[in-house]
Amino acid sequence: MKLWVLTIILFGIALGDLSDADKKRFDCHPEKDASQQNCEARGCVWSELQSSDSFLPWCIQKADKIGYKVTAQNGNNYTLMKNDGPKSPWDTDIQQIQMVVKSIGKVLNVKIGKDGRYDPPVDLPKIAVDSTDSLTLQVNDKSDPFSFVVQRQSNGRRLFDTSIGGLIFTDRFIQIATYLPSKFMYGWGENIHKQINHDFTRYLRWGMLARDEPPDSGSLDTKNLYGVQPFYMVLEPEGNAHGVLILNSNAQDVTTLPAPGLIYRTIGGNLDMYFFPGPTPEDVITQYYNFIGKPFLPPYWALGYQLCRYGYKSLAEAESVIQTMRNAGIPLDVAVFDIDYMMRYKDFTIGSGWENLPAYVNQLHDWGMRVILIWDPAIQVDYDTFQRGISSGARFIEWEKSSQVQNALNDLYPLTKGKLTMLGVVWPDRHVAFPDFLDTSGQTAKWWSAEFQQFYQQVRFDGSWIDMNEPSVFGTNEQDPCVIVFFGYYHNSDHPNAPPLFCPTSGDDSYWENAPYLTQAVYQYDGSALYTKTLCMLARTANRTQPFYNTKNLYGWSEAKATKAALQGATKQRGAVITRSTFPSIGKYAGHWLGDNTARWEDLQTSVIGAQEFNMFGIPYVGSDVCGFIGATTEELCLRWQQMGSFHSFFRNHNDNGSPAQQPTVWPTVAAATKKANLFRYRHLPYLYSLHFAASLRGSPVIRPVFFSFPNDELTPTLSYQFMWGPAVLVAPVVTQGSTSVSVYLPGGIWYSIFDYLEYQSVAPGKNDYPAPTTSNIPTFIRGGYIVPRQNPNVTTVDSRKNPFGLLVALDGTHTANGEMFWDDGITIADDITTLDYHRFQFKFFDAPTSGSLTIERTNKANNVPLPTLDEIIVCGYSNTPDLTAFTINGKQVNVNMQTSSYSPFTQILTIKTNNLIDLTTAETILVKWNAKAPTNNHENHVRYRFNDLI
Ligand code: MIG
Repeated sequence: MKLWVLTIILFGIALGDLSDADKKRFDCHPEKDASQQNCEARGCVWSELQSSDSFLPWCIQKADKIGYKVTAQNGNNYTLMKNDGPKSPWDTDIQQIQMVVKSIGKVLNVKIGKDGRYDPPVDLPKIAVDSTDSLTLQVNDKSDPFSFVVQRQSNGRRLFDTSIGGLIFTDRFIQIATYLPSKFMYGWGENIHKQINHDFTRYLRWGMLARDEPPDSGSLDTKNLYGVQPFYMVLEPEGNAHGVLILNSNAQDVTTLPAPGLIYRTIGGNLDMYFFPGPTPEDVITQYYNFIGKPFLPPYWALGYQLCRYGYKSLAEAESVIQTMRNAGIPLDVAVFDIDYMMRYKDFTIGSGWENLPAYVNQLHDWGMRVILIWDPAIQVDYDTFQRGISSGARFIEWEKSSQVQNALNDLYPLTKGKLTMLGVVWPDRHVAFPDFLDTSGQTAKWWSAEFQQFYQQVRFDGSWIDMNEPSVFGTNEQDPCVIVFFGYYHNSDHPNAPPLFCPTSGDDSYWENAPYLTQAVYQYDGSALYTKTLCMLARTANRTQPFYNTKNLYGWSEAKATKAALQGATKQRGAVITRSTFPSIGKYAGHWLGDNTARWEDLQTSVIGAQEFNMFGIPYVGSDVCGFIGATTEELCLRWQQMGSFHSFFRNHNDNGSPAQQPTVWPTVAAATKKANLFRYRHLPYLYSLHFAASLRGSPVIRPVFFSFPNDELTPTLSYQFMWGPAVLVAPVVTQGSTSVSVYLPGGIWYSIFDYLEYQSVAPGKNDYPAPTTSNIPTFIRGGYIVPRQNPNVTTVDSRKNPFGLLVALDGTHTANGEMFWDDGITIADDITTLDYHRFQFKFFDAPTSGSLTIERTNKANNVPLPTLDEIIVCGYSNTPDLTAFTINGKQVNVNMQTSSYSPFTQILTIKTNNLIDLTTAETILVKWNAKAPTNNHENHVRYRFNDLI
């Protein structure tokens, strides 16, 4: 209490005490050293206000006066003229712009901009998915400044309301702001969020500019990371949800206002905004997925466990690690090789000490394993890959004109001498050029594919990991400090000091570099610029039609698109691409890992959030570097991370080159926990794969925040560290050191444990502690009403796919449950998933007083996909007494193995287990039925039994 009073005295006003006006201050001086003088020089207002919030701006825009007037309207096209209010503090206001409103099905598109300005060429399918609700737009065209409101039709809730003011449109600074209908906002990326919901208790500004930047989860950090995701979802007070995409690829940032509200700023392009009506959170995401393009279906093997590290000295070292994993019987599907395998980090080469890679890859294939290799985009300019690129007409990113070229670099190499090629430095020993993957002639993608094909003749890789594609460039505009200390990229022992790229910082050539507003991506750091760690903003891309200033955020997107095609062209199989940099709609081509995290508990925690966010962003094939990339992990952290990661679609243990080994076999406890967790995962892969299949076919998320299933529960919107695996399974990982139990919140309804503790028994909803010793799996539950398809696990997916299926049935209050399973060969290219040869089964279970029944309906039939038999049915919450001697399949009596089957009225677990029980190929509808009678025991007894057991 005393401390609290002291804090108020020291720091002034706490945020709750702010006036309404002070909860929506528009920062006019985001750079350092704001003063009354430089603030007023910008036409802004200096208003000091002591506050506990160090981000609260003192230099503020007169937002309520700033904006445009509607001067003409032609249908849904509004002509907007700059009003007489204050001018933009940055760059020159464009006097006339247009606002065009469109409905695409139930998706509302409001585009504010001007013809000829840049729109990202991401070619969205814009499939309009229906909604039970609609959005309406109201334009306040008489007001000055004009504003508009997007409203929910069903209840009039204002979802987006620009009457907060501040609309600015200049060449290199654009701003739009809105009130928000609640403080429960999710998304925007790529940033580290320490809570799943945004924080509206203070002012925060989040950078969005693709950058080679390790996430820092140690403290609050608004840094921009590898990709850009201008998409958010808001959960409204009534439990409805809506989503908003702003399709813009320039450097940008978003500020959250305590109002609550937000300010979106970008430094180019247009404001192309799409509103998704929901009304459930899952509807929002389904609408979003369909609109931007549903995610690629990973091959089945890519859901297996993956092992990697950076810094293997030779293939032999990697081989021996993989051998220890095999010896330990830990399910492992994929060996991933980092840049170590290359000859001095040149793509499409194999280095010394790695000569046996091709043979070893064949060996791994014989074991049923798969191989993912890394590729960096930058190509050293003095070897055959680059030579072939030049001669085949591939494009590389260039300087704008010859007067800008760093001849001292370009002249070093015959292939770049006298050319406009922009050279930089990355891992290879000599200078590199950057393929222009936005090249619309197709030549660059063709050359990339040809290189993949040629390399595939040498080594039979199965997947492609694309790194450094922000793109990352070392040492741009850094002077060699000429001292033998590590500074920037200089004096890295694994790297000669090749002179780096220098971008013009003054004069006409610096128009883009010196944009008047540089976004949080730059303001975040001292001495940083837009070019920091990357290419110059004036570089020409997309066949020289666009400055890199507009397209930087699309580099990873364009590389992923080309790489998926190249990989499939070479392997003729589905394959998997993993990309570091992302942009909306990249999920069609690739998955994502959450980058260079640190081996800390905080990083394990934020990984739980990151995977939920990327599922919202349309990239469900996502996961973190398990056990932590940077720094030495610990036995306990690695164990807990293995357990948590075993629920992420992309599940890879990865380590940096300076840290001690961290494969699970380093510690017997971690090996044991990993084996156990992986066996659980492999048992449930038919479910995880079906979730991905549904994501690719219909557009549903795989991992979801808990509030997706329970939007009206007041405890779910802030639940960050529990998540749902599809609609049926809830996972509550251990994410703190020293914990041997987890406080789990199970929203109202019927739940059953599916981990060690009380396995398959019902557990009470609400907040309860569950034991989670390191020797047990992490708390995992199934929701009543769902059926999850399973399969006996093995050490690779090739082997597990041959094992019999099982069903895990969780009954709800109406004694029923439903589920589905998709099954195909798992490897055929699936660009149009509807043409895949696949089975779909729908399951319905009913526990009636006189009979139990399971209906299996095959709603899609594959012609050529083998199906193991369904040998096990485990039912949770079965309340009647079954008579398994009267067991029929489509009316025919079948013998059930009574030795392996059982029922307990106390636990209400029914297990039916018999070899070759159900042949799924026999009929389109299979009705499995048995007799039952109502329970004879006292119901209260087993309720008390369960209750006691919980304590
Ligand atoms: O500059 O390829 O994020 O996963 O191990 C570092 C080496 C380059 C960064 C990736 C990381 C990878 C590492 N790479």
